Amino acid sequence: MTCTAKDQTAYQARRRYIRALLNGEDGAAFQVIDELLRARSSLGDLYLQLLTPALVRIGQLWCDEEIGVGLEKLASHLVLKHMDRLRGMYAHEERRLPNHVLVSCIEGEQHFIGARMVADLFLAKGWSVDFLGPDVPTPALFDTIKMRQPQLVALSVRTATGVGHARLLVEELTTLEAAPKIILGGQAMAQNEWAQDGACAVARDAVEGVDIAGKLLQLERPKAVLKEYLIGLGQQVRELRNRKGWTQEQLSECTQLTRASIVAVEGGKQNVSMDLVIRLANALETSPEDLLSGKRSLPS
Ligand code: B12
Repeated sequence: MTCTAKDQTAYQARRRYIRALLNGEDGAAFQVIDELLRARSSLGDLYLQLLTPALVRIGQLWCDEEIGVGLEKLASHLVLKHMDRLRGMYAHEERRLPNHVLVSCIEGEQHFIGARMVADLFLAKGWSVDFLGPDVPTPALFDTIKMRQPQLVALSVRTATGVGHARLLVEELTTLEAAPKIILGGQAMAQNEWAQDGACAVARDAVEGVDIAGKLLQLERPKAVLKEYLIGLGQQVRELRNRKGWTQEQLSECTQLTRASIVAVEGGKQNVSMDLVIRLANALETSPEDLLSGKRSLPS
C-alpha cells in the first residue's frame, strides 16, 4: 500500500500530538491541532484522525504497562481540554436547528470521550444537545429521557459490561408513547446483532453517527433564505467595520463602493454581487465565507 504525502503528514502530526500529551505539554499538543485547523481540517477529521488514534495508542501503552493509569488520565484530560476549546470554535448558539438529541454513556461506562465527540459534532451541526456524561444509572437515564423528550437518544457503550444495560434501556424506551429514535455507538456495540432490528441504529464512529441521525429523522437541509443572509451579511460588515474603528465613509473609500451602498448592505436591504462581497471581505481582512456565514434568523 503506497503511503501518500498526506498520510505521512497525518502520521507525523499524530506522533507529535501523542508525544506532547505524554509529556503533559498542552501548548505543544494544541499547536498540532492549530496547524491542522489552518490546513482546513474539519472537527470530524480532528476527532477521528488525530484525537481518537492518539487515545487508542495511549491505551495500548497502558495495556503494555509502558505507562501507568496516571499518565493515561493526564493525557485523556488534556484531550478533553482541547475538545472544550474546539467546541467553542464550532458550536454557534445562533445556528440552533429545531433538532434535539440526548447523548449519554450507559450505566457503568466510565469512557465518555467518545460520547463527548458525538455531542460536539451534533452541536457543530446546530442540534440542541443534552450531554449526560459517564456512567448514568439506567432508571435515571430513562426518567431523564422521558422528562426531556429528545427526538433522538445517542448511547455510548465502550466496554462489554454495558451491552446488557443498553439492551434493557432500548426495550424500555420503545414502550414510550412518543418513543425517541435511538442510535448506539462505541466499540462494544460493533458485534451486537440485537441492535440491528430497526428500533435503533448502530454507528461505527461519531461522524457516521451524526449522518445516520439525519437520516433517522429524515432531516432535509433547511432551504437558504436570501433575506436571512443579507441581514447576517450586514451585521457582520458593521461588526467588523466597528472593530476596525472605521466610519462608513472610510469603508466606502477602501472598497470603492458608494456610502449609500455600504448603508444599504449594513441594513440588509441590498442584494449583493460576489464582487461586492469580495471587496468588503478584503477591506475588512476576512474571508467571503466568514462574511456570508453570519446568517441571522429573521425577527419573529
Ligand atoms: C482514557 C481511557 C480510560 C479512562 C477514561 C477517561 C474518560 N474521560 O473517558 C479511565 C481511566 C477512566 C479508563 C478506565 C478503564 N478502562 Co480504559 N481506556 C481509556 C483509553 C486509553 C481511551 C478511551 C477513549 O477515549 N478513546 C477515544 C474515543 C474517542 O474512542 P471511542 O470511545 O471508541 O469512541 C469512538 C467511537 O467508538 C464512537 N462512539 C463512541 N461512543 C459512541 C456513541 C454513539 C451514539 C456514536 C454514534 C458513536 C460513538 O465515537 C468515537 C469517535 O469515533 C482506551 C484505549 C482505546 N483504545 O480507546 C482504554 C480502554 C478502553 N480501557 C480499557 C479498560 C480495560 C479499562 C478499565 C476496565 C481498566 C480497569 N481495570 O479499571 C476501566 C473501566 C472503567 C469503566 N467502567 O468504564 C480497555 C478496554 C478493553 C476492552 N476489552 O474493551 C482499553 C481499550 C485499553 C486497552 N488497550 O486495553 N479508561
